[in-house]
Amino acid sequence: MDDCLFCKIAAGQIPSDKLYEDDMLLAFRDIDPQAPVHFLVIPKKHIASAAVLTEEDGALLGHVFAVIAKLCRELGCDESGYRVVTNIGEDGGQSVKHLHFHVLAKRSLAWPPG
Ligand code: DGP
Repeated sequence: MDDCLFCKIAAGQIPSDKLYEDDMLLAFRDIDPQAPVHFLVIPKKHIASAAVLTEEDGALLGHVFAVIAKLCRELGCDESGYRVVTNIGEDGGQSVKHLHFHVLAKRSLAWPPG
């Protein structure tokens, strides 16, 4: 999508601190980290949010969570734990309208969130 920040990052038109990339996904560090480890995982194809996912996206989602688990092992936060969040819409706090999963780790995360 022409006017989408994360499509531009996925296409390499805007630089990012990449942790992982393949044909389907990109993982990169969040520009405004909220924890010592804070990265985003995005599909390369434009999907506006998790609200428009369908059954056909099941393989994509399985891959997202497998990549998150692999990166968390590599970053040394698999045993201490981590949080995966996807914000949807205005009340959900979604500022970039391209599906992304935040992964936060290496500090104790409060619940409920603010
Ligand atoms: P959300 O509020 O859930 O839509 O999260 C969007 C996140 O994207 C937010 O934590 C900041 C991050 N972000 C925004 N612009 C950029 C950028 O240009 N580069 C990187 N690495 N992260 C960005």
